[in-house]
Amino acid sequence: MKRPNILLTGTPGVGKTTLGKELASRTGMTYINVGDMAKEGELYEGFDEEYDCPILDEDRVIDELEDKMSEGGVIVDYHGCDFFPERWFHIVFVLRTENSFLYDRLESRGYKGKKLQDNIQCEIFQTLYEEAMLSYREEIVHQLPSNTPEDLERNLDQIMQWIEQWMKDNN
Ligand code: DAT
Repeated sequence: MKRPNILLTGTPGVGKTTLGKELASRTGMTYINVGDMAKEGELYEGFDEEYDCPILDEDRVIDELEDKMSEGGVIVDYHGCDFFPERWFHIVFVLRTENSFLYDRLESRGYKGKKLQDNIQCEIFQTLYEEAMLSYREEIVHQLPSNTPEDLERNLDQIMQWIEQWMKDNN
């Protein structure tokens, strides 16, 4: 049975990991957190002093994922999306969170000062949504509200329905 590949993207803190892991456990698909994968494999090429984070070695990330992606059934979670091959994904979800919720989530994660402000701005200016719209066909890019546990449940239901339909259409 062929299964689709799904990209979950959005500003840090919008709920990609929460949604991705739950979706994987309900569907049996494979969840991949690109940030964790990079950390484990040290897939970095330097450190960004301004943004206080390591710089991802995008080519090595792509090489590591290529075989899995060609099999299908993968849920990829990352706060960036313009460097993945467009052909990898059958659908792209950009999670969106209102400022007040996002602020609290990032603060409780220990973000403060410039890092906190930069991430809030990233959400206000819908940076990831625009990146996704420029990187993938507009028809496959969808925004999902991710403010409350009810949003999470609704998103899970909708994505599972989409997967079911995709499997019917493609098998
Ligand atoms: P991300 O992977 O995008 O950085 P996360 O899944 O780690 O985000 O979630 C950040 C925090 O927000 C975490 O404490 C769980 C919470 N959260 C995620 N989705 C939520 C939702 N729909 N409603 C309420 N809280 C949510």
